[in-house]
Order: sequence, then C-alpha cells, then structure tokens
Amino acid sequence: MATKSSNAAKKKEVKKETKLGMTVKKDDNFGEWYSEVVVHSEMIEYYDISGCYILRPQAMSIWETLQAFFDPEIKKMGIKNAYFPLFVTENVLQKEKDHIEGFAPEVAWVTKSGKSDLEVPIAIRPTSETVMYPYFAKWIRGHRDLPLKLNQWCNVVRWEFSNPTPFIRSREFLWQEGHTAFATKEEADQEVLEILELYRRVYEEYLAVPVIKGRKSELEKFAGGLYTTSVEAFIPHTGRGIQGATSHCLGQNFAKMFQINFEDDKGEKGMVWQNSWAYSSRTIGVMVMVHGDDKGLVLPPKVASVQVMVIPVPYKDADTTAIKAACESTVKELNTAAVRADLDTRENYSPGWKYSHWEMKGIPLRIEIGPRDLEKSQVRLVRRDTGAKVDVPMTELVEKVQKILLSIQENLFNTAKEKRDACIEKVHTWDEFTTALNNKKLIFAPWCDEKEVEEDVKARTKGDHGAAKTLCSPLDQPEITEGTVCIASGKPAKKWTYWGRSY
Ligand code: 87F
Repeated sequence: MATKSSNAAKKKEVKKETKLGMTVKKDDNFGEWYSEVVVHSEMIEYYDISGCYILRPQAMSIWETLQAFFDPEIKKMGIKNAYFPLFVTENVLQKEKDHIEGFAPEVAWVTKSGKSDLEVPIAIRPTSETVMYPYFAKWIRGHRDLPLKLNQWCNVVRWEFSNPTPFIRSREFLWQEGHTAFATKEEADQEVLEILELYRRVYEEYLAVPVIKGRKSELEKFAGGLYTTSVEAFIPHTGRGIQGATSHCLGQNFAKMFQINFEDDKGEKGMVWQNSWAYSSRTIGVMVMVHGDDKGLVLPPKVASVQVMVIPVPYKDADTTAIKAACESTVKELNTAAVRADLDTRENYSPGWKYSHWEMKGIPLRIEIGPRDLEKSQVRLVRRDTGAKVDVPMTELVEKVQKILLSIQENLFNTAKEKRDACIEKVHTWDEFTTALNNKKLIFAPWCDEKEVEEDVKARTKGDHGAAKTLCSPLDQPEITEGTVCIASGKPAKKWTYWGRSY
C-alpha cells in the first residue's frame, strides 16, 4: 500500500507532467514556488546551460513595455541610443584595474574559432565601460562635444557561480546601460538623480513594486566609480533586500584611465565627469516574487500583455452561438477602447480549467459570460488580485473594466507596500539588530558610515543564509537626534541606513 506522502509525491509528479498547475505554496518552499510560477506562467523555459533561460513572449512583452516607457523618457533628456560590440579585448578590459578587480572570475572568454585557438582570447562584455570609453576619448575634443549621452539596449554575460535564478541571477541578461559624460560634476550629479527617479517609476508605476531610493555604502558601491545610488526592493517571504537598479556617478576615474579630456571655452584642459546606469531583466523577477501567489503569477495591468480574458460559460442546453457572439463583441468593444482583451474559445477545456489556467498566467481580470448573463445583459468580472466578483451591465462594460484595472494596479502597489512596511524594523541597539535579522526584517538603523564597521557587521552576522549588509541609505533621511549612536560601533551615527540579507 502506498503511503500518504508517496501518494502526494506521485500527485505532484502527475500534475507537473500534465502541467495542471501550481503544486508548491509560496509559504512552504519559496524557491520551488518561484521556479514553478515562472515556468507555468510561460515566462521562462529552462535551458540546458545552467544559469541561462529562455525568455518566452510572456516575459519579453513585459520587458518591451518597460522599454516603451523608459526609452522615450531618456530621449527627452537628450540621451541617444547606440550599439557597441559584444566583444572586448583583454587589453582594454583590464585597463581600469579597480573596475575589473573582483569581477574577473565572472568574465566569459572566447578562445577558439572552429578548432583553432584564437591568437588572443576575446572577452564577452560583462558591462561596457571599457568597450565604450576609448571612443568617448576619441569623440570628445572640446566643450562643444559635451555632454555626450549614450544608451544601449543589449545583453551582457556574467559567469555567476552562486545559485542561478531566472531573471534574478542569470548568466546572460538583458539590460539598458547608459553612459554619459559632462563638463561639470553638477550636471553629472543631477542626471544621477533624474535616472534614479525613472527607475523608481519603472518599479512603482509599472511593476507596482515599492522601492527605496538611496545611496550605497563605500563597501557596496561600484568600486570603479565615485558614488552609487540605487532603488532597493524587498521580498517579504525571504526577508531579503534586492537591488532593483543602479545609477552611478563615476567621477573622473574612467576619464583618467581612458584620457577622456576636453578643452573648455577658455582653452583650458579639463577631464570629463561621467555617469553610468542600468536596469535589467531582474525587474521582472522582482515583480513575480512580490505579487505572485499560490495560484501563480499576478500581473499588474500596466505590464500585462493581456489585461482581460473573456471566457464563455456554455451550460448544457445554452445557446452557445449567442454566448460566443456576446464574448466576441465584448472583446471587440474593449479592444476599441484600448483595453487589451482576448477570448478563450477552446472547446476541449472546461470553463473551470480555463479560470485556473489564466489565473496561473497572471491575467489581471477575467470576464465570464454565460446564459444567465446573456438574459440579464450583463457580464461577470473576476479580479485576479482579490478574487472579487462583480456583475456589470453590458452598457457599462468599458467604463467598469477600465476602473477596475486601475484599481488592481493601485491595490497591488498598496498591498505590496503595506507588506514591505510591516517588515521594516527601526532598531537602536545591536541586540535589536540581530533579533530583527533573524526575523527576516528590513532593518533601519543608525550607522557611523565606516567601511570597517560594515565589514565587521558582515563578519559578525555570517551564517548559512548569508551575512547582513547595507542595502542603502535613503536619500530621504530622518533627522539624527543628539546622542544617536551606531548600532554596531557605538560611535556617533552619521546616517540612517537600511540593512538586511540580500539577493
Ligand atoms: C562583472 C564582470 C566584469 C559588475 C561585473 O552598474 C565587470 C563587472 O563592472 C562590472 N559586474 N560590474 C559593475 C557594473 C557597473 C555599471 N556598468 C554600467 C553599472 C551600470 C551600467
């Protein structure tokens, strides 16, 4: 006789094989739940190279939506798109030592063409500073050539070794990388914040994920730069922070290395001030982790390629032709009003099967139309976020659907923010700090802002789940009252900083 647990295992196997749906709960095993969501929602297909994933149309369309927002915004700022090569020579890659140091193990190399060894191995870009900046030096001569503001949409490769995760940590990923050069630091400083605000909007307005805008510590900043700002998200289920995007002021470090000089209007020589900034396909993973539930993916309407799925509900003796016609006209009316609606007419699946299928795929709103709805000239709307059902007269269809989609977008953000905020713990002592860390909190603590102290915190909190580190010091700083001391060193605190384990 089969035991209970082996039965359960078998059931899971069968479910997986037939792709019936979600078998793991978000609370029970977050990692497995996540893999199941991204695969069953048809965003990701696993590939036979570890850390590489296929982005299917469901994922790619979200990427395109974010791009359709971000690209015109940076163009308004005078940034232009370009495309630089995928490959970089060792010589050029090694030019900025601080930059490449520490990253070197992650660089992938091409060493052969066919069977013969290349004369010199060629690296695949892990980021494009060293690819681009020799040409910045060539193109920038006088102050009239400034500012130079370029962006590229591309893939990069970083040969990660720790625990690959779709979207979150993959060996190849998509991003935009912006690289700009200015005559003055003031201009560079201003752009860093303008870009950071766009990143906030990507997360909060599109993905409905709350983020904190802040500055990275000296230990966590991009070593090749002057300072790093970031938007930081938080995953309540794992208690981990996650860097959402970064906007760096590079200062004049790269200008020095690559001799990016210009002559100002008085004929004096100067070095440019540079920025670089990026967000990647990681954005999508953060969205999945924050909003997904036991039924699968939950898509914010603004990024859902299909916002409304219409499902005919033909009872046995119902007039299926009339129902079909009503479904078709519903889709048409919504499409005309620029609502992205689609119809599932497949006859070999039951309405109930379709409900869970489209729930798993995260479609924000479902419309059911059955014989009773036809009689009453109404349709039934079912929200993916709350499961709430409401019957709406066909005459009010467009207006009601648009209103509910807005409400879903808003509710997803508000719920995510409430959950995140409930995890924030303001602490004043080391005891409170370690307790909060064990409780998977997003820790907010006064800190002396010393590198050695952060290193010490890392060492003291090292464990199976990784050490605590600074996530960012929010730009929006609370006042530091007289006598406030650093949680780790007891020295006078210089800033309030978010701490936690992170991805
Ligand atoms: C991995 C291998 C080689 C990160 C790497 O954040 C080099 C690097 O330079 C590397 N991983 N970085 C830092 C990237 C800095 C910067 N690049 C432009 C950005 C934004 C976009």
